[in-house]
Amino acid sequence: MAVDKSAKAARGTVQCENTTLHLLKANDFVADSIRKEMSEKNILVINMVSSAGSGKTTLLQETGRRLKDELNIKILVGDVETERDADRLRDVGIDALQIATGGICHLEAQMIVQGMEGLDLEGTDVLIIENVGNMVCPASYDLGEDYRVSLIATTEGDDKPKKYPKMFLTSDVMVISKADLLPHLPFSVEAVTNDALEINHQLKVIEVSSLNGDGVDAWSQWIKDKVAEKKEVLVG
Ligand SMILES: Nc1nc2c(ncn2[C@@H]2O[C@H](COP(=O)(O)OP(=O)(O)O)[C@@H](O)[C@H]2O)c(=O)[nH]1
Ligand SMILES: [Mg+2]
Repeated sequence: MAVDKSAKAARGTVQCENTTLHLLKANDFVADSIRKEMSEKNILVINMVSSAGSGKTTLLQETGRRLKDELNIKILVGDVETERDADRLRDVGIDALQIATGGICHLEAQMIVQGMEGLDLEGTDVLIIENVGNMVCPASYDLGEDYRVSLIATTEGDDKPKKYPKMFLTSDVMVISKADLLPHLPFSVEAVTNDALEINHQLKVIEVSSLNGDGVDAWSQWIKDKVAEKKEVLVG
């Protein structure tokens, strides 16, 4: 039989098994204990996931500038190395603690437990976790958060939700970041939104630019609303 050797011939995909399921069970156990403790302490927890460079720290700096006089905000920020992001957040007056994972591509619940021990959580309204930058591993690790927020930058291309569905499937909000660059890029907000909603029809979509400030008030308002809702649940 003749074999089609042209570059375009479909060759099939090597589909790999996920062999980390037992590790994830242990992580989920710790995550549940964080969720319980933070509910008792009346603290909202948000886990921010995205690829490296999509604008998480810059958005958190802008969020901090807007909300620090209204809300008591703490941030745990994960990176493989350096304390640079925590420094950037402290520069705008936010109490931030760096978690250096030493090579691990995601934060795990046990790292959050250690991070919480290093923060003074008394009176805190919201603990925001900036995860290590990549679209794959962080999606699998529950950190005990109330809400997961994924960022997708206009510079990354609008094909990412279908390529990395778990991140969008497990998120509550999708922030389209660097919206100021839209006039210069072949990025369709409509296409990325449709693809993401097909994966998770409950996703809330917010478009922001941390550079010119567009959408940052709407994003900040979402955080304030969720802090208020969490306190209401406890009162009621
Ligand atoms: N044009 C533009 N650049 C941005 C925006 N937000 C962040 N950046 C730039 O993107 C780069 C990565 O941002 P950073 O916040 O460090 O991303 P992180 O790795 O996700 O925390 C930096 O050079 C930022 O100045 C934005 O809204 N518009
Ligand atoms: Mg960062």
